[in-house]
Amino acid sequence: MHEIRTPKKMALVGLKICALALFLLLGAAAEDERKPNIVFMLMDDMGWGDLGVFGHPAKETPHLDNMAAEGILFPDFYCANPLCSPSRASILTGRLPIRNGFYTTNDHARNGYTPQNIVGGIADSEILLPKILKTEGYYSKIVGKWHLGHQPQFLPLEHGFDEWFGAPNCHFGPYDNIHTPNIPVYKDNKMIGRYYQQFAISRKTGESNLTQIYTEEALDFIETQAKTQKPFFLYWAPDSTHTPVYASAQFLGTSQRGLYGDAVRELDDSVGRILLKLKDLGIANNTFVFFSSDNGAALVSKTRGGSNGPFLCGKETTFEGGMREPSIAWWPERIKPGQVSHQLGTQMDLFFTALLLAGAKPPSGVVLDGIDLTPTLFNHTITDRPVFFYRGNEMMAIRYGLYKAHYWTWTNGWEEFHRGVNYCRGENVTGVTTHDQMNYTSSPVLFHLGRDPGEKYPIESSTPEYKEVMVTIRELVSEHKSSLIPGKPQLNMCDPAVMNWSPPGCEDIDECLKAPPSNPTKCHWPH
Ligand SMILES: [Ca+2]
Repeated sequence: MHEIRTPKKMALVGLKICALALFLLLGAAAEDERKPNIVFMLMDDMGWGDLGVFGHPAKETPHLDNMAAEGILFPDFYCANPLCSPSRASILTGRLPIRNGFYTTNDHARNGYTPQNIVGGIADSEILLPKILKTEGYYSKIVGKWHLGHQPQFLPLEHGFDEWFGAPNCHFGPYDNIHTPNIPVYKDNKMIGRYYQQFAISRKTGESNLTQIYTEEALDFIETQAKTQKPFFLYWAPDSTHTPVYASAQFLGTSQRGLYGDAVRELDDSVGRILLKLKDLGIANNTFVFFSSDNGAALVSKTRGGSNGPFLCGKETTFEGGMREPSIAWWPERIKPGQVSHQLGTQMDLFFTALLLAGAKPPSGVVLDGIDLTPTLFNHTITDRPVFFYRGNEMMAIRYGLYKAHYWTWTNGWEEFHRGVNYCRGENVTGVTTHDQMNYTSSPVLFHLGRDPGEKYPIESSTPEYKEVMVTIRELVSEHKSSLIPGKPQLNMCDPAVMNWSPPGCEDIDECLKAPPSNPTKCHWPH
């Protein structure tokens, strides 16, 4: 059985689903005038296989497992890019990185992100979710990692958030504050300290209480907003599962998985505390919560990183391990508990879905890559749609139904690979986990992810199945590419002068550092 729908049939199905969604939304509005609160919980480099409910043998995520039992588990849910910055930019814009500018044209199919010396960031022309939610009376906060550019014009409060507690970049370091400054931690639009200084992370023991701080920030925000009776949007983005991994003293040494497991256990505990707070305040039944991760586990960290379950490779790649994310939707009394949905979803859907829940209109003249998930959330229906997998400026693969076709394959270059940088946990699938960029556009490598979730056994191109499936897939790809207008690439230029030398507020705490002279060059992206 491998019948798949044509785009024409899809459009018809889409139309019916839109009408149904509208009907449901109108019904919901009549029933309850209050706009729902929206909470996105986004983990950093946590893998699909890290959760007990997805089969991790350690079974150390009781709160997430319970969240799934009370809501909907989404086993077929994807990020928009296998690296932090582009993935996060896509969540908040509802658009692929190729459209919102979070990619590079310096080299073909390379992942770019926002290290300290990046010149670019989120463009003013991109409309972020909190900005639209504000027009519907929402108050928004981001807690944790931003990663959409760190120069003042790119920061969260410039793009619709009302509050921020967290950092603009990854918590790499410690640095010497001479060649490279330590990463600042912000409260709203001013820095209040730096990682490894006022906000300690021990590289020796892995101890840091940052997850506790980020959790308290979330709990305080929820409590304050509950009193105001205004709807809120909380984007909770802790980063302890990203290297260098850290956990608080009370969690250190408590996992059978080592430090990474300690971090997962702490985050799981925090998720439990946040959901409990919503229940205790009596607002759980008016709050939509979605849990996911920004990209697959970093297999390059070997035993010090996460798990992608049965899926091939990890972070940095467009194989399933890099893109498929542990995802759960939760909304007591609105979402029926105990469901598993095989809706093919992407985090960009959350943008569109949040707008509809808030009663807001999508921005006019802007191409969105997400779909409305409300029929899935409330009625357990499945919307037929393709998902495109990009790496930098190249469409690497497409998933449609249970099929996935790779137009390009690449893990990383030979030079990196020979130095021990391996994104694929030692797995070698000939012609698939390639160290040269392989162009398969004329005969894409096709997998059936139901029979072969690990992308190990390509379907022979001579089979009737391959020929039939590829007709539809080629049609979808051609439709996608013919209408695609790439955004201006933001990740091309780097300059040591733009690092976090003197962020806003540095004078107040005597943390201003001297910037070197400007020397803009093309950024080098190794993979
Ligand atoms: Ca990440």
